[in-house]
Amino acid sequence: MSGVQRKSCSCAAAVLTLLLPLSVSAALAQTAKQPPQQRLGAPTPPPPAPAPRTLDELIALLDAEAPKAGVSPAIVRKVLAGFEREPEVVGLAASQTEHERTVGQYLTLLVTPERIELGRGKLAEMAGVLDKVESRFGVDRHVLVALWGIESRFGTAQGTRPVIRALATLAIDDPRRPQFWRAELLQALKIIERGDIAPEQMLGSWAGAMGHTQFMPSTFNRFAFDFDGDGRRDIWGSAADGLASAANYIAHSGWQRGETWGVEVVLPDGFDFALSDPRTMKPLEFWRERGVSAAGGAAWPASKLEHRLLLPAGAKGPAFLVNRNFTAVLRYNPAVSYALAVAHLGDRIAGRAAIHTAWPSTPAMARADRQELQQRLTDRGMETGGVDGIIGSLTRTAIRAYQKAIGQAEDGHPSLDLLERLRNEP
Ligand SMILES: [Ca+2]
Repeated sequence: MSGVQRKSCSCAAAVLTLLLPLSVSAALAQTAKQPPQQRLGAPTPPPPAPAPRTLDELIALLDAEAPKAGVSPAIVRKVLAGFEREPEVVGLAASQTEHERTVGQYLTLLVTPERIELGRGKLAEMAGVLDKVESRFGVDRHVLVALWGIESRFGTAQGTRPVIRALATLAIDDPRRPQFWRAELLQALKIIERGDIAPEQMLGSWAGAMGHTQFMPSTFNRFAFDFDGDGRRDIWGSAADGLASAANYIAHSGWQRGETWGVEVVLPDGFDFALSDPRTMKPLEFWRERGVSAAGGAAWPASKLEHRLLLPAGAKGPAFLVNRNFTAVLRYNPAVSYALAVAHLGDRIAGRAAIHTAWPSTPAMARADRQELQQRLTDRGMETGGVDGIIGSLTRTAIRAYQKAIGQAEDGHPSLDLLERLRNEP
């Protein structure tokens, strides 16, 4: 999807880990910087409307919005008849807090020996389907199996809540984003009207992420794929449909057939960290000429794609060269920690090595610390795109400028050390 520009890196993202299915955290994380409706595959945002306070008010709003979403008002009333709110869902939405984790901690949590083993088993078990899915969509099978393992633990942790009930409850009772939930509810009704699944079988997380792939309803309507040919896009019951749906999404996000996502690298002494600016997308030869080598003595990759340098933990942590296939995984969930977990788990399932360079032991920054960092950079006349605790590309550029001014490696990485330096500088 070349027309879709990557949004400023959500680094709520880099540290955002919720005890929730990941695509839900993605959907919610995106509400911070961009309307979630802008997510790839999502519908056009509905016009602003007041939050409904009762089921009748919700149905009236849905009636008005249904035709534009391609949903018949009849299905709205049929499915929502007898609806009762699910108070637990409201509690989950309200109590949702960020669990601050570094990228290293996040990967340790997700890329476990058990998940690698399960993934290898699935790779063998699903080989026939993966042959066909890979052939059709061009997306690397190891990345697909890894994504499956992280989203739903290979289909075994899909969520057990009735999605319509959860979304309708949130559309009434979550005052922070009623339109987001209502838009997803309409998309869920559209799925039911088309006949892919019965309302009572449409299960998912408290926030509406569904099936093997943990698709939100809007994503389902763009990318769900009936791969086993039974006439239903069944991402709940059919692993083949799930894998093909995920592949369809990743392929539409720009995945290049026959390529991997990138490689861990080692940087030479005296490396110019200003080159870690994400806008520096260069052929692999450019990086080799600057002394960059594959980590662990691995062979230099033979990719024709341009790569950028990714330093998820700053100059002192592991370094990666990543290409547009990594960006395609980021379309699924904009957290660098997420995309790296999928990419690395895929590598491990394929039998490749663990990450060589140790993750720094520096703690994660709390949101308040990130906001203070932004405020102090702003006070110095730098543009951070707001003091919202989300380290986007503007904040990273500001950090680089500050690092350059004080003679530090320009890795653009926010840290408590850097914040301490800002506090102590007049
Ligand atoms: Ca099917």
